[in-house]
Amino acid sequence: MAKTGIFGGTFNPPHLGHKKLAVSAAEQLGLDRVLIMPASIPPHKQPVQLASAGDRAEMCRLTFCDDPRFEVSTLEIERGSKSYTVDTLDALRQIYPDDEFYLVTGSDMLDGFKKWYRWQDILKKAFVCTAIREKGAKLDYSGYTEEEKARFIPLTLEPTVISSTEIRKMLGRGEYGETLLAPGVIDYIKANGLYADRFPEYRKKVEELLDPDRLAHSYGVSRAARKLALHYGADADKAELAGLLHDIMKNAPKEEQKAVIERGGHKFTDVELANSKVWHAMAGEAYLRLELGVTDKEILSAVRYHTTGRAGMSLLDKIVYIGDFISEERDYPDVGTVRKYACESLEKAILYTSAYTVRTLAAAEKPIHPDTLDCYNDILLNLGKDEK
Ligand code: DGI
Ligand code: FE
Ligand code: FE
Repeated sequence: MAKTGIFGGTFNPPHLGHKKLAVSAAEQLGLDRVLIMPASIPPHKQPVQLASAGDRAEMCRLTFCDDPRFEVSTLEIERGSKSYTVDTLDALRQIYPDDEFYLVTGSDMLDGFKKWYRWQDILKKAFVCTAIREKGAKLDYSGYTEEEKARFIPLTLEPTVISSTEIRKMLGRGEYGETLLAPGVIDYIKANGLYADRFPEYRKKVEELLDPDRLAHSYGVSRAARKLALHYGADADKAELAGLLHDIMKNAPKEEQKAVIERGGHKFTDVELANSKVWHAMAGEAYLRLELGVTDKEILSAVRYHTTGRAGMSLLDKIVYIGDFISEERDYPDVGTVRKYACESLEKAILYTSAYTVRTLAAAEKPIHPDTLDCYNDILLNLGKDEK
């Protein structure tokens, strides 16, 4: 029977303290394999400096996978924001029907373990390996039955003096913690521009105006846009900023959205008046220009057209439009298809998503903004599919 350890964490970023702890647990428990399990982070718990789930998983690979016992599992990331350990254990049971499971964490799990969702079931499904504060010390089992006690295993783990929070602070100052992070992780953070708080003033504004879910979405789109920009050779900082700002008016009351659009000099058409879903994009552009003094035409355009698209979209328009569809917290059924297309060609992704938008709006007998139709036709014709 193989022994499989499960080492979960935020890993934002993973560091050498995590590695040391996992190696030590593997040795003390005689584990055959350790699954490194980056967690998905619910919107209201997201720190300002959060790397995307994909980036955290990749940094875990760079940190742990030089040791053949370690494997990165994206199970919880794929399941999305609500991941209970007990469900993870059930999912792992499907993959490893005969293994013994050992849950490993860095801190004393006994503190607060009874608050874990279905903790009794967790104890039935896995050994819970919990750190003791010093060698020879006993775990405090008060309140557990004999049967439950037998499922806890004490581990002597040196408490890590390194913390991801401290490392993020250093990275924010442009220090790379050469002795704290795996060399591959440092290169990865540099290449992808992770953990820099590049637009603190705009970030504060967005934090002030958006609810936690919308804020998490905005961070998600800013990260997706930065990635797309790096992939397609656009200005990564501009893409990140446009992504951060794209929904800035989404939580404002409709009347306020309408007012700022008019103040910005726009005359509503009848279709637009009947189409309040698209107002937040128009209002966003006007608000950025009038209230926040944004003058960058490319950013203003990307925000303005992020919902509808338009004919003749710029590279930045396309990046923000698609970033909005593939942001990591999006979980509509065919998001995987759009993510795949987005890596191959922005136009291919836009054709797919704009066709979907047109189809859904027409099916629900809702008005369709002319820019939405122009976007669809323009991309279709340019991809040479008009003869189809
Ligand atoms: O703001 P988000 O939710 O992140 O996404 P979004 O800006 O793409 O807005 C999506 C909503 O806008 C969705 O409910 C579909 C709607 N929408 C997009 N294009 C049109 C539209 N609604 C109408 N009525 N007409 C459009 O052309
Ligand atoms: Fe939007
Ligand atoms: Fe959005």
